[in-house]
Amino acid sequence: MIEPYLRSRSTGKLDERAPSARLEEAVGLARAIDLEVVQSGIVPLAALRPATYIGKGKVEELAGLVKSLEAGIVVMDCALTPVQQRNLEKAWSAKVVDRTGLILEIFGRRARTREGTLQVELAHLTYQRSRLVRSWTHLERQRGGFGFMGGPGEAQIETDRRLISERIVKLERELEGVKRTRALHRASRKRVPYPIVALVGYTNAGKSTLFNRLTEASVLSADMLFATLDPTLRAVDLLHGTRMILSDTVGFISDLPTMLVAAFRATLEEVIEADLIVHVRDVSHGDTEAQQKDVEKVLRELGIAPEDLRLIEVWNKIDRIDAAERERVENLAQRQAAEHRPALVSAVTGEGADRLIALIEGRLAQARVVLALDLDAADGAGASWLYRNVEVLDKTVTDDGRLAMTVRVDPAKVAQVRAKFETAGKATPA
Ligand SMILES: Nc1nc2c(ncn2[C@@H]2O[C@H](COP(=O)(O)OP(=O)(O)O)[C@@H](O)[C@H]2O)c(=O)[nH]1
Ligand SMILES: [Mg+2]
Repeated sequence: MIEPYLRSRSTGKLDERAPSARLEEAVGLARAIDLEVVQSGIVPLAALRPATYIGKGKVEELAGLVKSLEAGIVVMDCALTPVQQRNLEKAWSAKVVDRTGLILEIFGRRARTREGTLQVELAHLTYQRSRLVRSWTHLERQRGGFGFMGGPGEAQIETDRRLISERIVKLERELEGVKRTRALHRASRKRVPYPIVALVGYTNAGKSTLFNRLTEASVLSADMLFATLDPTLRAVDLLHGTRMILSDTVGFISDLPTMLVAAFRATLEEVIEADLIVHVRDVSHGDTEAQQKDVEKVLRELGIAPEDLRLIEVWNKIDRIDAAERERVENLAQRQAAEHRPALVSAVTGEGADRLIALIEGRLAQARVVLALDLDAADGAGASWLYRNVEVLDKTVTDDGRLAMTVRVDPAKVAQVRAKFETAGKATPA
């Protein structure tokens, strides 16, 4: 992992971020796709070299390092031209991936919706078309995902711009269709009978650590198909019997290459449908406020305002701040209105996790409507529909042989349940 740092450049705001912070973020991104980072470092540059980006001496020095570490991939946290990429790959006998390539890989792996997948592929192809060589992606691949591991060799480096362009046109058309029927898709996807809680926030804020912390105590989910298919979704049983699906989303990335913005938005599509959105913030980070604004801006574009009661803010990494800062942060939290008060936690030590779980559980209970209904005991189809679509809290057989149920329903589904089961009426909250 290499963080090139151009000392001489008169900088714009984003370039002013310390190279060490940029490097830390880049390492986190690599880990997000399970790359094992064996070595990372900052390479200060006096000037950019058109052929190799970094200087000749440095290229040679790193060649030795790459060899001795037996590194298969070198990530350069910058934008490389195709020529630079190819030259470096030759010099190091290793795959070279630049920042855009790395981020594309992450998005490719994490896109869950059809729109997300299409947007990512579109960005992938646009990226490739701008290059002279087909670097590490097969055209025919539907999703990105470890394209550079054992990807096409030199033999496939022949570029076919026509093929790429055709594919792009096709994708754009398909994307239009998907957008048009988006609402439809959404309705059919929302079949999970449990509330979905999505973790959002900047990369490195601690989403995955918190995800693991919140799910570690949970032993269930072996029976849940998606749990094995998708490691970023997991079912969790909360204290009082509420079951939720926790979803770890793609993190925000500072200085996101423009060509990836649409793809990033699309990977966040699923958040729109979440019952709760947990915004994880790293309060120990120097840029925490700027990061918060970035996240809020994008959420707003997805139709989620900061006042939205589906939002919970988590102020993470409180173990990393000193006593004075901690007091300041606690006071700041106390001053927020109760319904927007952030939960202070440390995903690493576990501090505050219980309170966060209670908060999530409370909010979920508020958000869902509890209905009482009854159906014919012989109505197997009706019962199974209920089990698939709502949360069955209680079930008894009445004296006249009917099945009485208390169910918790997503507000969006209440009308549907009422239409299907005419006896459905509001019950006192369970
Ligand atoms: N000290 C401390 N480190 C944390 C905490 N939460 C996460 N981290 C670290 O921050 C880094 C990024 O965490 P990760 O969960 O991968 O962030 P994500 O990109 O948001 O998923 C990792 O090195 C974590 O160990 C925390 O509460 N305290
Ligand atoms: Mg993560």
